[in-house]
Amino acid sequence: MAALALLLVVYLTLVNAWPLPDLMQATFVELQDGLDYGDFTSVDLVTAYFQRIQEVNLEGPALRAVIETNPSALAQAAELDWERQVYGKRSPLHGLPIIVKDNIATMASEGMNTTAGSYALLGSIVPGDSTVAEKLRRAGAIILGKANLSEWAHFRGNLASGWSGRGGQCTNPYYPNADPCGSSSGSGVSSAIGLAAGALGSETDGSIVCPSNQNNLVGIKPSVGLVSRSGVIPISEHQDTVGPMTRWVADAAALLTVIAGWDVRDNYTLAAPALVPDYTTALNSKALQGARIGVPRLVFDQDNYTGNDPYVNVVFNEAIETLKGLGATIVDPADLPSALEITMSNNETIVLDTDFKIDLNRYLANLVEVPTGVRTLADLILFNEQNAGLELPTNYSDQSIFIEAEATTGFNSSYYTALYDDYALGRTNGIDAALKEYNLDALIMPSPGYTTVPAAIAGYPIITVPLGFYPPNVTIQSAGPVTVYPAPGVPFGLAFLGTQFSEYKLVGYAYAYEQQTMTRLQGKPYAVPQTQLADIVSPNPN
Ligand SMILES: *[C@@H]1O[C@H](CO)[C@@H](O)[C@H](O)[C@H]1NC(C)=O
Ligand SMILES: *[C@@H]1O[C@H](CO)[C@@H](O)[C@H](O)[C@H]1NC(C)=O
Ligand SMILES: *[C@@H]1O[C@H](CO)[C@@H](O)[C@H](O)[C@H]1NC(C)=O
Ligand SMILES: *[C@@H]1O[C@H](CO)[C@@H](O)[C@H](O)[C@H]1NC(C)=O
Ligand SMILES: *[C@@H]1O[C@H](CO)[C@@H](O)[C@H](O)[C@H]1NC(C)=O
Ligand SMILES: *[C@@H]1O[C@H](CO)[C@@H](O)[C@H](O)[C@H]1NC(C)=O
Ligand SMILES: *[C@@H]1O[C@H](CO)[C@@H](O)[C@H](O)[C@H]1NC(C)=O
Ligand SMILES: CC(=O)N[C@H]1CO[C@H](CO)[C@@H](O)[C@@H]1O
Repeated sequence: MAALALLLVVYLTLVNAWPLPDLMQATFVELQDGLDYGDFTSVDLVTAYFQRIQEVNLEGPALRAVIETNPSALAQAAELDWERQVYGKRSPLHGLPIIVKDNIATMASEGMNTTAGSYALLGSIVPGDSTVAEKLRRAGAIILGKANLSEWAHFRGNLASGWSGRGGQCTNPYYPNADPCGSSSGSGVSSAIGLAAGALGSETDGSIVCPSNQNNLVGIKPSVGLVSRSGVIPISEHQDTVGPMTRWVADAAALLTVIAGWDVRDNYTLAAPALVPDYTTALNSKALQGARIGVPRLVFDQDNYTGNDPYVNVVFNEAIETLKGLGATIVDPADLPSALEITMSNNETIVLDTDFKIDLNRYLANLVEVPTGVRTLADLILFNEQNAGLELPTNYSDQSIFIEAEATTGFNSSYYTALYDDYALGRTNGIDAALKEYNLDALIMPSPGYTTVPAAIAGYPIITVPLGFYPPNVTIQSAGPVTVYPAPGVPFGLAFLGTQFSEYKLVGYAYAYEQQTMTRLQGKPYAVPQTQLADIVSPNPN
């Protein structure tokens, strides 16, 4: 067997027919190997991804996943190709094109805007790269473009997921006009169908987990404080976090390793463990052996709470059997004592509204230039009213959350009570209580529905991996003026949750489950870009 495999390797190398990776499914390691062997270059990769974006972004299925592409990307790729040849690669991300959400600042001199999808910030000049963008570059990654998103990370009003003034309505590649979820919608779609090697999103409550789960991806919502938010357009310093959205757990682990860590520009990172582990060393297909995993049913197992189609729980219960087969001990139920209180609490709204006004005003004040003159939340509300054709069009005209946040008056005793009640609900009386009571390593839930709240208010991590796809006869429902959800073939995920900074363990569990099931490969998007590396790479002269 091994001898046959070796012969095949020798043969394929000799005839120069080593298959190029399929950009729809390619792992970072496959892309990196191809770059190392000289099968293709980063310039080829950028060229291929640009063509794939062109095929599906505004043309064809018009998914509207990408807002801008990087005019400097090809030049950067050429430099990184040269550097690889002369000095070798900087990291497992060297030369890999990554798309980032449009609320993650990238230096203006490179030619891209950072706008959270809004015309209010078009042409504005950020002070420099966000810390995560800087870390990507230092690792040799290429920032290929900016992803569309639910405008202002879905904190403007009651709007359909995936819509922004600048980017229009992003839709899901797995069913025509299906909801991509949000707010990291374009990051999800881009990674899902290979418009880049991977993507970064951000989450305050659900914005990485939901679009990852709905686009057949792995998403990591890190603990607040593990990854710097410096240079990321904020909602709330207490809940915001930046994380990877990739096709495979291994890719997410590699990206997290690069973006995590201490940053003087975000003091929440000072509370994180000083040494960031290499999360790729957690990729162990036996990681679930002996793990104790709890099922907090009250958070999701009620259709009145999540609104989930009953089919989700059918598939979720099958996953429990898979986890048992992989050696996990399942404690079911393992409820959060606060589960029902959380559904009735208004504390999160108080914290987010108050934080948003303070944090956004600080972000806007620090911009080097803003051609629209928008320097405060109040200016922004007025800008939207005065530019209603761009920012408040029919069916996308709500800015009630902005108005609610503008009415807050800063930190006072009710704010602090709400903040500490949230920590109690999410942590001591929530996730940590269940972990302790049942002596657990982690919790699992289906990812769809309003399942992200406990970890959001706690600031705790979640990793979602592909779990299943809605069946052909699922009842299609409206999710916005043009979007539908659920719909046949639309993916959904399995979420692993844990205590603060337990990402390393969670990556291992998610990897073991992913490798056993390989669920992603069962997904059949209707929108598939056709360009592959073979269409780009010039034939080898040998
Ligand atoms: C983004 O900003 C740059 C200047 O920083 C500008 O040249 C470019 O045209 C802008 N992009 C779009 C799509 O407007
Ligand atoms: C970060 O600094 C601010 C003041 O600059 C302080 O109020 C806050 O408690 C600090 N947060 C952490 C997590 O250290
Ligand atoms: C949902 O239904 C269950 C069972 O009927 C009930 O116990 C629970 O309180 C309900 N939850 C909400 C948020 O209404
Ligand atoms: C905040 O949470 C606590 C604990 O559940 C609850 O008693 C309180 O009513 C909540 N406050 C608001 C404003 O919802
Ligand atoms: C705190 O401020 C909010 C508005 O931000 C207000 O609704 C609330 O009544 C205030 N609480 C106290 C105790 O003043
Ligand atoms: C869909 O089909 C399955 C079996 O093929 C059936 O069990 C289920 O009830 C159907 N669902 C709907 C909503 O019709
Ligand atoms: C607004 O949404 C409705 C459906 O909710 C749709 O019928 C209508 O065409 C939309 N209007 C515009 C201008 O998009
Ligand atoms: C990269 C890209 O295609 N960007 C487009 C995103 O959508 C807006 C609005 O339609 C276009 O103006 C951009 O060109």
